Amino acid sequence: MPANLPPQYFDVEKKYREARDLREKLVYLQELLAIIPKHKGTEKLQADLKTRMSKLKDTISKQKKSGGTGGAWFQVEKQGAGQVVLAGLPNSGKSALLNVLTNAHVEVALYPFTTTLPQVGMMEFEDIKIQIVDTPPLYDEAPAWLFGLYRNGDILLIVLDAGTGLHQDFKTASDILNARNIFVTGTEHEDRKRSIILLNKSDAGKSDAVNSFLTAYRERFQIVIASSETGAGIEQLRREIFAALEIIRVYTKKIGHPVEKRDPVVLRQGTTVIDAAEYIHKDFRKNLKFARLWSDAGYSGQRVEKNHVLSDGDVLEFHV
Ligand SMILES: Nc1nc2c(ncn2[C@@H]2O[C@H](COP(=O)(O)OP(=O)(O)OP(=O)(O)O)[C@@H](O)[C@H]2O)c(=O)[nH]1
Ligand SMILES: [Mg+2]
Repeated sequence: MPANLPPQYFDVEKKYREARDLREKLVYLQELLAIIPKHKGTEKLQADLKTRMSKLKDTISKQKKSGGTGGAWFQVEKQGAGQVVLAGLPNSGKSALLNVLTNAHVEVALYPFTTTLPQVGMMEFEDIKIQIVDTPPLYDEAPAWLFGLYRNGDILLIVLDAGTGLHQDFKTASDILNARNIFVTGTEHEDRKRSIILLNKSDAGKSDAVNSFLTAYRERFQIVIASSETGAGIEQLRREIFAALEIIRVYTKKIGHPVEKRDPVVLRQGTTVIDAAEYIHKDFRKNLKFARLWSDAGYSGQRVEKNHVLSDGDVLEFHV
């Protein structure tokens, strides 16, 4: 056992050992992996955890096939260009938001603890679809699978009610997440969960409280102010979600055909021509000679080399 593991490692390991449900065990293994400091001295332990996780996943999927999965457990398979998981205290307006952002029609109610299961909708953003997952409320005794959902999402959308104490609610939510070793961040960070903060119910919010929250957190987080009730800020929220996913849309055209921006492939920011080519057709990595590019940044069919980094909206013509 390498030295210098933080104390919470041992707390989670204990929960891992005590958990009876394999899916709960898996959540704790993921948590352990998130906690371990990433350096040479822990490489073996990290590898060991990954092996245990993959074995456990195998066992779970075998159990599922044989119909014996034990107690209730929920996870949501990813679909579309990215998965955004809503996280928020009871009654913060998560379900109303899902309904506004997507084609879903889930129950919204005046009282807390309305949502008991994950609910999914697809949000259209220009020519792609992004998956939004509404969840039961975040509270101390929330089930372990809820934290599994948070951990697996590409980004967390933290929904705060602008009509109540924003600072206190954010602290309460962060404390519960931190207790499960989920630490939120506004920028890319290896051991933290990429998050956007939504100040929801802006129609009911007090501007002093909103401004004071912005002053405290806007350096560290993407913060959007919106209302599902009036629709204010919802378009901006869609754009911020797209930006936080750090994805690009790349289109292809055939040689001799006009440029048509339809059916993009969705790739990570930083993807190069050769990686895009391989993603589209695995033989392209070997056979690609070069590509021609059309882009908003001024390319109109110029030749680009394999290591050229692509941007959102680029159109490629492959020459093999
Ligand atoms: N004024 C105002 N009320 C809202 C807004 N969004 C939601 N609400 C109200 O807030 C209450 C709770 O909304 P829900 O969407 O059910 O909240 P939730 O976070 O899903 O609640 P749980 O599932 O219990 O965690 C309902 O009465 C909604 O009508 C908003 O933007 N403005
Ligand atoms: Mg709800």
